[in-house]
Amino acid sequence: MPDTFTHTFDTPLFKGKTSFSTGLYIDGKWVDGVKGTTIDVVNPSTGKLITKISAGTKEDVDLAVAAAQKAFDTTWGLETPGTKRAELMNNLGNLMQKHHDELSALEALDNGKTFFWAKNVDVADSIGCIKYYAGWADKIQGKTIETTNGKLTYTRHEPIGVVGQIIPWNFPLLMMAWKIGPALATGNCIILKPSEFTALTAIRMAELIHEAGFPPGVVNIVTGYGSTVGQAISEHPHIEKVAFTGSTVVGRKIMAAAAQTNLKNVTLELGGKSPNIIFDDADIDQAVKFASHGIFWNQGQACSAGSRIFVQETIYDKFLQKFTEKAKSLKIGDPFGVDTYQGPQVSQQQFDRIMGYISSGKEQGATVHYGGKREGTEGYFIQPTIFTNTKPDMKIVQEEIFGPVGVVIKFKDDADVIRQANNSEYGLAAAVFSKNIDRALQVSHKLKAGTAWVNCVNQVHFQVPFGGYKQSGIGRELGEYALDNYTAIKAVQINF
Ligand code: TAP
Repeated sequence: MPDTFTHTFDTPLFKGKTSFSTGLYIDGKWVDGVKGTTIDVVNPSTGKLITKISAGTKEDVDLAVAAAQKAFDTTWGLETPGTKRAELMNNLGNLMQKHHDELSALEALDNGKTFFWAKNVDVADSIGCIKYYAGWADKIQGKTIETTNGKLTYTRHEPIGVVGQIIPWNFPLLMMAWKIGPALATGNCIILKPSEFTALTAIRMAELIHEAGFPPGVVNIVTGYGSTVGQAISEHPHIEKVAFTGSTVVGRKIMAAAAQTNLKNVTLELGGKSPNIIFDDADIDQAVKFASHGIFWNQGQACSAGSRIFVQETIYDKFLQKFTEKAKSLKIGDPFGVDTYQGPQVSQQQFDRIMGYISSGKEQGATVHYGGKREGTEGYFIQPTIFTNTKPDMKIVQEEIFGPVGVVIKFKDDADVIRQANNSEYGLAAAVFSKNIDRALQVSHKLKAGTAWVNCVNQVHFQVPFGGYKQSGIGRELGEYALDNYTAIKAVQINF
C-alpha cells in the first residue's frame, strides 16, 4: 500500500491541511511501483525533505498502458458521448475550484512559486482550462465534402487512443491541465508523467479525477524519472501519441524514440530565448513593468521568459536605470509571504545551472549590472540578475537559462532589432513596446515567434494557441488548435 502524505499549512495566506496517497494511479487504483522504490521530494525554500513519492518503471508504464487501452475500448474512446465527457470534466473543474487554495499551497510548497501567483495564475488557469475543454467535448465535428462523382463523403475526428504526456516542473498543475484538457475532451486515455521534482499536485489531482467519476484507466499517473518512465512512454509500441513540454534536448530524444519505435505522433513545447523589444516611443514605465515581469516572474522559469531585452539606444540609459530600480524592489523570500514576488528556484540542479550561466557571462566578458548572487543561506534563491555589455554569441545571449537572469542589449532601428531578435535557434514568444501601432504590428509580423505580444508580456490564455517556431517546438497547445493534436481524421466515403 502506498504511503499517505499529510501536511498542515499554517501561513498568513493559507491555513489548511492536505492528505493524499503518494502512489501511482493506475486503472483507478493507487498502487506502489512494481519495484517499490521512491524519490525524495525536496522543499526548494529550505532544501529539506517534504515526502517521498513512488519511482515508477517501465513495468508500471506497461500496466498503465494496458489499463488505458482497456478503458479506451470499453468505457471511453468511442464508447462515451461528448456530453458525458463534458459532464465529468466539469465535475473535475468544480472539484479543483473547491480545492483551489489547497492546490495553490501544494504548488508553492513543492515548486517554490509564490502562493499568490499559484492561486491567481497556475490554479485559476488550470480550472479555466479544464472547463474550457469541457465546453469543446460535445463539439468535436467533422465536415461533409462534395466529391467529383457526386457521392457523399464525411469526416470524423476520432480520438487517437492511448496517449502519453510528459510535463515539466515550472508550471506543474497548469501543464497537466493543458495536456489532459484537450486529450479528455476528444476521448483519449492518458498516461501522464509529471516531473520528478514537482509531482505533488498531479498526484493530488488523481484523487479529484477519481472523485469526478472518470472510469478507471482513463487517466493514469505514473511518477518517476524521465530516463525510466519518460523514456518508456516515448518508446512504448502501444502509445499512439506523445505530448511533451520541457527542454529541447529531451524533446529531441522523444522524437528519436518515436521514430525508432512505432512512429507515434509527437507534439513538443520546448525552450525559448524570447526577445522583448522596447522602442523609444514606448510608454517607458509600462515597458519597465512588463520587462521585469517578463524575465523575473516565476523565478525566470518560464519557457516564454523575455530573457533578451532589446532597448533602442536613445532610451537605453533611462530604461536601464528604471529597470534596475524595479529589479531592486522585488521582494525575494518565503513563497507564502504576503508581499513576496520571487521564491526559490525549483531545485539544487537548476540553482547550480543558473549560477553556472552567471559565471559564464562574467568569464565571457559581460557585465553583471545588478544581482548575480545567491540570496540568503538556505534554499535555492537567486537575486534578479541583469547583464549588460554582452556580445551576440555569448552563452547567456543564446542559451535558455531558465532563471531570473536577463540581458539588456542596445539596438539602432527596426531593421537592426528584427535581425538581432531573430538571431536565435528558438522562436517561442516575443514582445514589442511602442505607442506607434503601425510599427509595433510591422515588427511583430517579422519576428519568428509563435506568440507576439504588443505592449504586454506573458499573456497566455486557454482560448489562444501557444507554441513555437524553430526549435521551440512542434504543434500548438491551447484553444481550438490543440484539439487537432488529439484527433485522427477518418474520411467515410459512401456510394449511393
Ligand atoms: P527536461 O529534462 O526536459 O524535463 C522535462 C520532463 O521530461 C520531465 O518530466 C523529465 O523527467 C522528462 N524527461 C527527462 N528525460 C527524459 C527522457 N529521456 N525521455 C522522456 N522524458 C524525459 O527539463 P529539466 O531537466 O527539468 O530542465 C532542464 C532545462 O529544460 C531547463 O533549464 C529549461 O531550459 C528547460 N525546460 C523548459 C521548459 C519549457 S516549459 N519549455 C520546462 C522545463 C524545463 P524528470 O525530470 O522527472 O526526470
